[in-house]
Amino acid sequence: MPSFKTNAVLSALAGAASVMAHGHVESVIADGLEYPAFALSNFYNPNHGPLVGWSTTATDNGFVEPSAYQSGDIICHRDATNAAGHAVVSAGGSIFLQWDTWPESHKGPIIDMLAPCNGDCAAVEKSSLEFFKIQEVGLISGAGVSGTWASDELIANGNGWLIKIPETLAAGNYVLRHEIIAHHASGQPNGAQNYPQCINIQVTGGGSDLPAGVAGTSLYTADHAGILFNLYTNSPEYEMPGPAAPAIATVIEQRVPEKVGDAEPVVGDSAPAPAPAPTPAPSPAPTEPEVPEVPEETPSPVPEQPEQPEQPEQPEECPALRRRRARRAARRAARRHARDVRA
Ligand SMILES: [Cu+2]
Repeated sequence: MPSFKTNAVLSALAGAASVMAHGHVESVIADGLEYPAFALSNFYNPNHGPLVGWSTTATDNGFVEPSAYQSGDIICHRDATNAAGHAVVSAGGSIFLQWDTWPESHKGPIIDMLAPCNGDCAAVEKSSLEFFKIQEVGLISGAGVSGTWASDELIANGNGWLIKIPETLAAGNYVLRHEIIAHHASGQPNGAQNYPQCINIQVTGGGSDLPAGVAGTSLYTADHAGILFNLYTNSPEYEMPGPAAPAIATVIEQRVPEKVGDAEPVVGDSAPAPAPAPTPAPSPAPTEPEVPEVPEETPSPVPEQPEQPEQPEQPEECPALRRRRARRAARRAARRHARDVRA
């Protein structure tokens, strides 16, 4: 039987957890396979294996504010450093981003962007990344604080968000920049809260589309109507911040995709699946047989999925308990932020 003292410790821990409770993307499901992204436990245990999520020092699960929109922190969150591995997804396929939790009070849009790495995303310099949007969802219905926002839809979807990789996107390595912007305090200057998360992906198949992008440090301006935005005037309008979405961007209906298994992050600059090359018909026996050029790096069309990784199983948690916990965390966060806003 847990003693009073144990309970006190447990609730203190729960309190600490809730302070850190608005979020990281802990895992992604790409084409049905689940990969580990970046969890706080990974920060505290730096000897973790390769992940697909960029690591950050945002152990408070804090945010990036408009005064930092021109700094490197806005790109992939605070002091972000490259993920060592990547997830593999087919053009036209989907990626599901699983947050550990998200508080109801933090209403706002969800924006997803890609930037080509032109090489291995594990080594790319983040300031060189140029992002274009592939999905953006803001105010879905209603108005202002009583409206339904992308963040509400994420919570309703088990704190997860589904995106589609455009079918015609060029194959290659990309950084996926997934971001929630919270507007509960953005009626005042520098009050918006950006929560960017970066994931390395390798897109296979696809076409030749590669929209022009914008450097992470040039995505947003602090006085844009979709940044300096008062949630409490109950406006039914919301102007999406950031660069205009290119034609290949879509909005996919939210759901939780079927998971077919776990996968280890793929490490190394696995050559992007070659674009469906015009196959030269093997000419009948040339008189002078040319030495066939051996590709330096044999591109394996299907990256090997390792056997089930021996990852420590996440303790099962019943959804009702998780929802209750999320609701409690949301209430606490709301109270905390109400204090912050007053201060
Ligand atoms: Cu918050």
